[in-house]
Amino acid sequence: MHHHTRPDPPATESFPTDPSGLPEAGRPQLLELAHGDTLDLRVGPVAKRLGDTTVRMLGYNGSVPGPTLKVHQGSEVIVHVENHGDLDTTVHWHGLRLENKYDGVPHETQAPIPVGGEFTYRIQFPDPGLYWYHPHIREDYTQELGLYANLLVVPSDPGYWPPADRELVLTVDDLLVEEGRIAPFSPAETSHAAMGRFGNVFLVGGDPDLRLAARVGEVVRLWLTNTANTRVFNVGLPGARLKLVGGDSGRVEHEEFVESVVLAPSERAVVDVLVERPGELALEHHTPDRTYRLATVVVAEDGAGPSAAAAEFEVLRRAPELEAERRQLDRWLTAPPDKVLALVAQLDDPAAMPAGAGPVTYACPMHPEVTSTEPGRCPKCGMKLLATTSATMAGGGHDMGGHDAGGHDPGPMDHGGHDDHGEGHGHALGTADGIEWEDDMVAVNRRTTTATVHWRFLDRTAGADSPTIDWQFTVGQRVKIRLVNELDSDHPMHHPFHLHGAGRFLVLARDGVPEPNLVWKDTVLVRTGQVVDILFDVSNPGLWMAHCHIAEHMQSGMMFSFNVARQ
Ligand SMILES: [Cu+2]
Repeated sequence: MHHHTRPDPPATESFPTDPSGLPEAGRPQLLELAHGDTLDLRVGPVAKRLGDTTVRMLGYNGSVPGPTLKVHQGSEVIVHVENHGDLDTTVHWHGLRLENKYDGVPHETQAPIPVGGEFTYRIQFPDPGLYWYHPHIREDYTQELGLYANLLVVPSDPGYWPPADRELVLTVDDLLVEEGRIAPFSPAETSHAAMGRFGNVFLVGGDPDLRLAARVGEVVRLWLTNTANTRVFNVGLPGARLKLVGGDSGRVEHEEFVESVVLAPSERAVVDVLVERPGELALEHHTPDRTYRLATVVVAEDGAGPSAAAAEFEVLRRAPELEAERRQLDRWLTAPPDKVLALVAQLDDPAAMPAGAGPVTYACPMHPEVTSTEPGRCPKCGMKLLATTSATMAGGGHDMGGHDAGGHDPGPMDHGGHDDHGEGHGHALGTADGIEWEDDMVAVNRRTTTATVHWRFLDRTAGADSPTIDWQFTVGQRVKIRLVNELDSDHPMHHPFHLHGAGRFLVLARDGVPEPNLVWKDTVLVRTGQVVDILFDVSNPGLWMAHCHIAEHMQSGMMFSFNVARQ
């Protein structure tokens, strides 16, 4: 086990929050880079306007998000990074299969870049699709503050994607703003360690009120990346038809019409939209209980009629390379897993931490009506009951005041047919679909830190049942990994499981149900109580990380590293 991201010493007593005198954050640029080009990337503070408040954030090259990099499959570029941010940094190239020494993992693949320091990356792009970059030190702070940006790899095969008239590369994110400031962070430890830091301002492409333009008769391609610390998004565009064409790393096995797409932190989706009528369309985030407006698409009528791309919109194409994978998948579906990894939480009781006096009541932070005079677990959701104080309960429960950003439209809504994740798991929980869509324990969550919440991976591989994970793979190997999100945990919750660029994987099955539409992935959402089997195609040697992509969970120990040997 390598606990490299935790003990990085604090650079300061508190992080600065004053935006005065800082350059105003610009719009993210689109930078096309040719093979051999060098990009200078500068990390530094910016003054970011959010509606009528201005907050201090961090940007790559002065924007939030940073510049979108457009590169060509098979090329290589050099990125020279200068750190003028608040603390040590690295740049992790999320989803890319690259040389291990440029993976951006502090203390493992490189020394941290100190404030005032620099580092030069040389990165390759073997696979087409949508990727992104962000720091790998205190992501809970630096990613929340704006250090994230996309990287689009254009395929060598011009017919790889269906035709589109307009392409929009968009990050979706949420930011926690309180009293005109970004809610405070401690340089010494990560807060919100239980559920992660949910935000109350939604940012699309860094903008709380983004307006996009389109024309009637066009196909608009949305390249979507969830850059939030913890929030799962379910993105739709009511009134327009959506066609799912790609995921984390390239196109899907078969294109399909969808109502919306579920994106866990760090996941990507590529969605084509046929715009058929003039007016305004709302890009929305739908949970089972509410709808949030994320951005507006203004559709103009110019009388030109449907485009050539629109004429092909009805065609649902198939990807032959993934159909070939499908044909050899049966033996992997029936094979026993090579590795079994359990996802669990060990929670110290935050309310009981100070030596208390008098009788204690235990209650579920998710279900305040569930109380007990003894420690135990909530019968409704399985979460560990926490000792309560009046302060805990006053602030706990559904303290959602101020958490609406944009149009809140109660009423019936559909959320896309992504809930059919099998029977027998998760249905006894507070969230029937195994996703915590909101922070339902705001006060408790805020006080949980990396000192009191311990997210863990446990190796449950037969014969190797241990908290120490010692994975040794070889280039060229395929490995079946079973991810078990154990309900018998102090705080069962969903986790987006991410593997660094040692390879890429296919989801084989969720709760035993074979994955209906394959796509190469680097992150998979493992819902509460769910069992997900993946097939990891190992291609790159080195020391690589695996971790939960909820920033606060990784900071709280939900990570390990594994070795890949050369063939
Ligand atoms: Cu997690």
